[in-house]
Amino acid sequence: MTAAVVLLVAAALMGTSCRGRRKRAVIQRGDVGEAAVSTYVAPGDMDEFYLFSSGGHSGNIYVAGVPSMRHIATIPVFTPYPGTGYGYDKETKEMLGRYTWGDVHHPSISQTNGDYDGRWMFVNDNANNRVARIDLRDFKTKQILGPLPNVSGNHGSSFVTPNTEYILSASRFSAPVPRSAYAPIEQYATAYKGIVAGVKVDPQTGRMSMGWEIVMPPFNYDLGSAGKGPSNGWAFWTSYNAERATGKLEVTSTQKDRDYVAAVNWKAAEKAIADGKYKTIDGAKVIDPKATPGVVWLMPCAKSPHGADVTPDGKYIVCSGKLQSITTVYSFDKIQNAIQKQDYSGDEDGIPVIRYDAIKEAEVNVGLGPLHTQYDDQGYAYTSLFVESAVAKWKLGTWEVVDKIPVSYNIGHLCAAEGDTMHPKGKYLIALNKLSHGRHISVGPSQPEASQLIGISGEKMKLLYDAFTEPEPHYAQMIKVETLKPIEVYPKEANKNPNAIWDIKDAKVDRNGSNVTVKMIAVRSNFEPNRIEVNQGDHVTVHLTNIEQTTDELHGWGLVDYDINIVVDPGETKTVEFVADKPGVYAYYCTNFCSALHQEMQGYLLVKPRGGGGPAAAVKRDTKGNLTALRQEAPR
Ligand code: K7E
Ligand code: CUA
Repeated sequence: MTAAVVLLVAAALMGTSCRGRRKRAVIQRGDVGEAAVSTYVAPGDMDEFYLFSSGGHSGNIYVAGVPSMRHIATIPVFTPYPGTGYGYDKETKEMLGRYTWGDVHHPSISQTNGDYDGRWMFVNDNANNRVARIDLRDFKTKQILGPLPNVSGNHGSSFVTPNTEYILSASRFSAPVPRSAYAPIEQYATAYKGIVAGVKVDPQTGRMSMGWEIVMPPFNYDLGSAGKGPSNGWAFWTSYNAERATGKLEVTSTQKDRDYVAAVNWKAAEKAIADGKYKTIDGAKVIDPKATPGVVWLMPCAKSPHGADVTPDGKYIVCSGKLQSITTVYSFDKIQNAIQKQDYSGDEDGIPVIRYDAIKEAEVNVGLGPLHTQYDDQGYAYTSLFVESAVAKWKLGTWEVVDKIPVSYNIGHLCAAEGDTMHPKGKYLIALNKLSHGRHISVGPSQPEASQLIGISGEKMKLLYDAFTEPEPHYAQMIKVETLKPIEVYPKEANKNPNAIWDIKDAKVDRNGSNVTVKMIAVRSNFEPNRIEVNQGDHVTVHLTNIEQTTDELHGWGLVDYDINIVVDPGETKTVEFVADKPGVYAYYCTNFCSALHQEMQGYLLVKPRGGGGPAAAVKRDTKGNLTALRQEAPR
């Protein structure tokens, strides 16, 4: 960027506050120029990082560029999204099953040797106990696994192990196991069970399948984190409600001073399964830790912990008790020693509880309401403080808090560049705030979430930019742009769909009884065939191939009145199925602007009414010859 542009931008931004518009609350005037320079990505220039924000109960993932913070794409995962035709074509419809929503909490990019390899991104569904895989070559959801058996409220998910052997999964809401079992709530403490689990990932294809499960005491398993480096082979989950209470949990589950972090040796879990030490429950291989010791331990933690975050060197596990002002640092070495010496302070349902003082490395006084921790490339940790609405920066090793920055407001997760890998990139941190009031022009009662960009290159953290996203970014992943190599066109040779056609002469309508199969081509600016004649009640299958091999030449296929819209990318074939239950004439048209003659890209589905009647029957006139109806009502 030229110096002149920098000055212009800086001047423009400073001018904003002079003109008496709503003040930027936190950026001091002297910082505005610097903030503008460091976030301004000039037209035509590119961002340095991808940001993948979870979309919470919107069921989506939102993609933005950093440092510009511009929203670039939406990846639908658990929710139909007409913008990309997701959930309307046969394949994605089947993938969504009978669910129309999901609650995405923790996106997790696949790793090799503890660093992002940019192949896939996994996301969890807290609501319907599922996990999904997005392919980062085309930014599309490729698999949804679940509901996972026995898991109830899959929240401590979908964190990956260092070589993406497993995705972590856990029950946030303990319940009888299997999921169909019933027990009155009075029996919560004994008949309800927690589950922590590993979902297996195929190293070549990314395909997910059930791995191991461990039945646990009925706590609320919260966040998970996989060990790495020296702690590779372990997984950790925080939990709350050691009281095993029900009802008004804000009171009943906060009686004791301590809750627990579950520490699982997943290599031992793998071995237990291989040795046949499991019960099959609802199709999953479930380990009972009472019968099979040496797989899971409990570590006392400051009460009601939330985040669990293993340090980049894998030596420490940082867990934050949201009702205390400290975050607890456990030493992995000390955990191993304590286990060896059986330095336990008790047990829960046969699972040994390791003595707290034997494994505690430090208690860092970070501030009020600590939730999550991320790391940079300089040996610093950053902990979000929900109650204090701030981020605390502290030094690993000395455990000293060295800086704090206020955020607007009430931060939940935070995301540093590759900040959960073995080699964080530093430079940027994003505060994912729950409240944004007063930071944007008003949009009524339903306000967006705030994603604030913070510079972390210097000694002091600096607020650089306010951005907003749809509800609700619980967590995000930030990855170097160069690590991803997205394709922009599906090469013709790679299209193995047996229903793909590439030549207009192969386009056709076939009938087999009441089944009508259409092989259709979309190419600027025509559908071939552009007329389909069927009988009312026919089952219609359309295989649509976009034969373009040019980037950004997408075609949509919207069918009027039939609630159908698919979008087909260049070189892709998609299938849509429906019953032609409404008689009459229905246009189909291209929904994705593709050329100067995009508007002409259309055709007709002609549905002959049952029992005859033709186009004339569609027009009704009264005795004076006035038009009373344009079309007869569809029989329902
Ligand atoms: Cu919102 Cu990780 Cu589900 Cu914390 S979680 S904020
Ligand atoms: Cu094809 Cu618009």
